[in-house]
Amino acid sequence: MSFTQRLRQVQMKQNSLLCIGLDVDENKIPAHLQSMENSALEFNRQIIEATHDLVCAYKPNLAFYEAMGETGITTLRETLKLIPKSVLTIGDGKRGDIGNTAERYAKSLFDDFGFDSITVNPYMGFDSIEPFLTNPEKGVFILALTSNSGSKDFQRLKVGTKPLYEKVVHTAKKWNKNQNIGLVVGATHPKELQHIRKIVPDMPILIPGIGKQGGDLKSAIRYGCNKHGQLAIINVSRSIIYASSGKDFAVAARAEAKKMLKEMRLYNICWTI
Ligand code: OMP
Repeated sequence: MSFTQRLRQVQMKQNSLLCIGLDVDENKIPAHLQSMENSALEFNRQIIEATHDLVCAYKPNLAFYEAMGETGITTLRETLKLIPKSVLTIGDGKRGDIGNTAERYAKSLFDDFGFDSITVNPYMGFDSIEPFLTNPEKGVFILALTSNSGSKDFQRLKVGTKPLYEKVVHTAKKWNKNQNIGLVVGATHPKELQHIRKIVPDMPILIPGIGKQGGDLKSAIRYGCNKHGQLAIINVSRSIIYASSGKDFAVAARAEAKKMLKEMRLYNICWTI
């Protein structure tokens, strides 16, 4: 089964387009956990226990784990073991390097860590992405138009008459022979998201930027979903996992995730399940 088919199934079964970003920051872990041997792992354990029935995916951003040194790598491995198999994982490392290096990255992220999907930066072209594409079951999210203000520096530059990000979208569509490519489009660009969804009616789109970055959930759902109300993956990290800094952080995370899920279902006019 291709990654895209699997995503469809998981979203249907979980009845959710929500992805929680497990961006665990040592400085934001609630005080009552700080004395524990591995407070980051305990934090993730409680967040996953409290929310796993509400999500289609979890997205650990590798930066937060690498920043903790060896403990961080152990935390990431142990966190992945805690995520139920019914839910997808996205290893957010935004990789992109020459072919033989990319092949090593693919081995590390897919075979060693065991992520279901990863994020890549397309700046270095096809040979930097190809090693990630060979297994149809493993998903590859290509950065198209990112949520940050710097996205205008290169991604919006005109190549001929069209912006560079649009070229990325068309090229990713051509590369998608194994039905395992998705795009990353920030919720902070709703108009462009709508345009991109028209170009790729059936590709997964990972949509970060809701919450702290100010993206609008309603337009992310309306413009990001395909015609069946699927294949948009709405990522939310800080607004959910740090909804409270107290002992009730996991309960508060669940409440925030539930609130967002309710809104998503309300906005998703195509929701058929
Ligand atoms: P919050 O702003 O806390 O919800 O976190 C957003 C997460 O999505 C972080 O892990 C970012 O690295 C990631 N992200 C973006 O914020 N913008 C993008 O354009 C792409 C990503 C990503 O690839 O996930």
